[in-house]
Amino acid sequence: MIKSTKKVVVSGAAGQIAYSLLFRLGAGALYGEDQDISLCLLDVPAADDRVTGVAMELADCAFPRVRSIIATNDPVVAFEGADVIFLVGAKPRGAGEERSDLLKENAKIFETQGEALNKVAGPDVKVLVVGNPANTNALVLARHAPNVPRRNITAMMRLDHNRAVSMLAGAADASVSEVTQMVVWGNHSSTMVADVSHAQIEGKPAQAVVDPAWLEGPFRSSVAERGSEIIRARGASSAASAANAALDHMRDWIHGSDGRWVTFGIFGGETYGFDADLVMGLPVICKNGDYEIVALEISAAVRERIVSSTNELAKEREAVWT
Ligand code: NAX
Repeated sequence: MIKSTKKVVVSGAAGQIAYSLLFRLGAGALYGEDQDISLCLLDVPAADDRVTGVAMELADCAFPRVRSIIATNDPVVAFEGADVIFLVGAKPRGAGEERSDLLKENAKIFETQGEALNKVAGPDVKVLVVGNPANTNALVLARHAPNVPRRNITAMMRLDHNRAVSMLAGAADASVSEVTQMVVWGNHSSTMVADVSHAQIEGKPAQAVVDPAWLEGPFRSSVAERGSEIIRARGASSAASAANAALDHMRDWIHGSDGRWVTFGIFGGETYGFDADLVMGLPVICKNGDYEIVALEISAAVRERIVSSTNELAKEREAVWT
């Protein structure tokens, strides 16, 4: 059977995350080797030359499954007929700028993109917001795209999830595939809650395998501070690992997570008694092109930490709405 070409959109196409993401998409990392894709590169006019260069390199890879490469500055053109949209492009914090300025500047971008999505996107489109502040940008996007089901709009918490899994595996000298039931709750920020209370390593509770004092102390702070640590070491923010996490997120969503829990930034906090109008990290299982929130018991201590993170999200929401 001939499968119709899938349209995959990447915004921030001239940026460093896209420079990894686009080439892995071209190589078939999302849909595999028997599915044609059309790549759509969205960025601002100031980045036109760089996007042209990236498009030339993509063409030079001669990827067998890439049927077309389109570059545009117009989100309406980009989103029309899209199957999958990675919203990576965002405005970084400028010198002397406050976090609230960053929130407002980015809200404008995601407002415009939400309106475009609302106008042309199909009901099955899958959207992943990577650009920071990712959770609140996804909220803004959803508010401006009421025609798109809210569950189709997600924010990236997978890099935090992958970091936590990798650190646990390292501490236990186990393979990452043997680390299961990890959850990262809340905001993609330093308030995120990397929760090991359900985590298992090689089928045993993480607390029984790894020193609980390490789990309570260095592990928690290392997951939350990993991004800053990478900036200090590399002189630039995480790019290839962020692209990899974006692919993991979307691949699981499309093809299923095989019963494994993964963390999605989504609406749905009300399942746990949190504010329903926030996009927060929650545990999900992906199946049949969709996902289900995993229902768990949360201890009072973990809940208290999650509430600090959702309070931060509520403040971000307030900042973009005033
Ligand atoms: P870069 O600064 O390299 O690239 C950003 C690109 O976005 C630029 O090409 C810029 O022209 C473009 N852009 C700006 N406004 C746009 C708009 N309105 N429409 C389309 N494109 C637009 O950043 P990069 O390192 O690629 O990071 C991109 C975003 O990912 C940043 O906001 C970053 O903070 C965020 N991250 C999010 C992570 C997560 O886990 N959610 C982790 C990695 C990363 O820090």
